[in-house]
Amino acid sequence: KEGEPRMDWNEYHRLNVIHDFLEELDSDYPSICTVGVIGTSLEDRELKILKVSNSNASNPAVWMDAGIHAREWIAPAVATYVANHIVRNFTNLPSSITNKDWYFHPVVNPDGYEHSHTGDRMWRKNRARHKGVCVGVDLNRNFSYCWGGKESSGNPSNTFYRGPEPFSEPESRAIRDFILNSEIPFKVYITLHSYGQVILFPYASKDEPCPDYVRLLEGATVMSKAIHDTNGNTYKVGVSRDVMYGAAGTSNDWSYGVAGIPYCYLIELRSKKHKFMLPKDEIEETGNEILNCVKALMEFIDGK
Ligand code: ING
Ligand code: ZN
Repeated sequence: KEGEPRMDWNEYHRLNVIHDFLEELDSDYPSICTVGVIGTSLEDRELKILKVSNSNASNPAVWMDAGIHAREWIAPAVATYVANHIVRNFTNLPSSITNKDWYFHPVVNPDGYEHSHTGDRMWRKNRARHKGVCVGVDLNRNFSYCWGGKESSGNPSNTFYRGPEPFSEPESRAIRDFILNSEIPFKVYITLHSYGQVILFPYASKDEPCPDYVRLLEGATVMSKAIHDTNGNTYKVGVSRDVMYGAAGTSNDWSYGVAGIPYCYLIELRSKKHKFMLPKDEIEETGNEILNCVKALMEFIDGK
């Protein structure tokens, strides 16, 4: 579309640019790309995903989402960076990448994302109105696993408002329904947030370690090392209550505890220094370190 901004990783882009970019990959690489719409947001925006696959029937699947929180602009930028790299280099990539079916959902919360561009840069939640004038549900407290527990609020005006019930929101329901109803054999769930430079795995909602703690810690350590090998940047690894804080109703606990996906990671991207306002000249380098981190995880999984 002439005159409109085009996708790149030197800027933070609006939703339409990101969505057009997914469509463009689909039309430029029809043999490996498929765009899908898994639902619509409360304000009627599409919940758009990109599948990348060589159509080998035995591929396990990898889910990567981003932008569940509106103000974390680096997350959709990194998800599109990784998708772009995999699509454009598909024929030259190692089999640990090409023997997976990839599902990218770069903007989980499009209403909030747009609002953070046009209204309040620090907006976190979606734009639901459950009680009068208070706006927004924290979608990362709206999933069903241990819904209602710690670091979530029943007060609609709270930043961590969990919603009136689990999956009260179309944006979280769309993920649930796609993952549970599609019968796609997801082996990996990665959800991108900012900020903090940490790689977290379940549980965020409980004090006990999950049954796969050792395997998940091993994977996280491999990922963190790959980032360090890229550019010397450090990401801590662990369960959230040790590294950050606990939280109930998160998508990451749900993907592991309900959907039964074996490798579930929440990555808090850069940066400790700039918090949510990561300068745009750090987008590419962040994309590159996470690309290497994801590649390392794929090798690790294939070696298991
Ligand atoms: N942090 C996430 C949040 O939803 C998280 C991720 C979940 C951290 C659970 C720790 C525990 O609070 C951000 N930055 O959104
Ligand atoms: Zn977040």
